Amino acid sequence: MGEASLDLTERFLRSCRGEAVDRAPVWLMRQAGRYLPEYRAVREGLSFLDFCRDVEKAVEVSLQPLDLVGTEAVIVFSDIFVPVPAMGVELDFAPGPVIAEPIRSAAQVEALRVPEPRETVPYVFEILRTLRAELEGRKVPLLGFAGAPFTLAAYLVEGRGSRDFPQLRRMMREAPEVLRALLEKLTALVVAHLEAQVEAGAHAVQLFDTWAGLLGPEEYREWVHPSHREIAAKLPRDRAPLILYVKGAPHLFDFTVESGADVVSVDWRIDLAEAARRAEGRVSLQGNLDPGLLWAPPELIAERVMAMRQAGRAARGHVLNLGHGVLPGTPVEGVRAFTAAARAEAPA
Ligand code: 1CP
Repeated sequence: MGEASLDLTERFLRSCRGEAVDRAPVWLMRQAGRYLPEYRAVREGLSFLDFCRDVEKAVEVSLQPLDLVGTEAVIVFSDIFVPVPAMGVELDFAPGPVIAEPIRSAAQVEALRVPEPRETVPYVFEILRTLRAELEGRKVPLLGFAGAPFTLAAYLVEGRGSRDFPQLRRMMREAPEVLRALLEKLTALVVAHLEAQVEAGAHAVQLFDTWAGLLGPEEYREWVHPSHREIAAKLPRDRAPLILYVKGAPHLFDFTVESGADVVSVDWRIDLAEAARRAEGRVSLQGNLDPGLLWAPPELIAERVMAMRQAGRAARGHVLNLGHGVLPGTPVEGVRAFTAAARAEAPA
């Protein structure tokens, strides 16, 4: 098979596995969301969790970025907190997750269930199955995802998003066994949730560890790295490659390369060429444009995307993306300039 005749799914999966491709594929984290007027129109009048449960609407907003902004993969519309209420945690979105009774004690952790997501959030898998059928003809890859145990625990302990997560860091020191028990339950949930997504048709899955970059290397080695390795080891990665994203983590890059993931998604705080060198062909890379660049003129966006494509060629495989999600208020034109430059004919 000639590399020039690759369909979008083959190009994506080959890039994840470090096999030869004609050019790097492109998608954007948080590509479905508030920056799109078409998303806001469908979202109107529903609570966020009800929206995530509405199969028809979730399918519609998952697909929107394909034609509206020219992305080359679809991520299922859901949230990292969707499987969590069934553990016995009351939460709401305002707009980020807010936990009614933050988890601070051994008794609270003890009381948490490890639910079977196929039973408690069956709609997630129905959305995936519907998307997979819709995308079959266009050969577009479908991504599933989960929040990593540390990031889920960060919100559960703190009660909501935070810059420094002081309650979480206090628990690490004052009640490490409580946090460890919480991470164990969350790890089991994440494995079950990702496995079920692969079974429902996800071609690849991404693990989001947005807050693990808060930690220094010693704490990361103890509190985060083992859960990534366990998740990677338990997933059927031959069926669906695993992408690991840790935000703000140039100092932890070597750990992520050793996580067992197929792809490491990096943000703009690390030089992509340097990341490629340090990866030494062990993983593919994803990223890493600063989402703030999408406010720049299209010529500058194109220039930066070309530089990113060039730097990515030193990696075993590269998936073009931002270094974090599309920011609210981002001009749709900037997103289109990004995908257009990513898809342009590769320079000889
Ligand atoms: O009102 C709205 O429309 C809600 C905004 C919103 C959206 C669009 C939330 C609440 N979640 C989502 C969808 C979502 N979240 C997706 C699927 C869409 C896509 O990627 O195209 C994904 C992958 C997520 C992942 C997510 N949720 C992460 C990890 C990635 C990241 O961006 O760092 C995290 C940390 C969350 C928690 C969360 N949920 C929602 C918000 C606003 C937040 C973060 C904010 C906070 O910390 O307060």
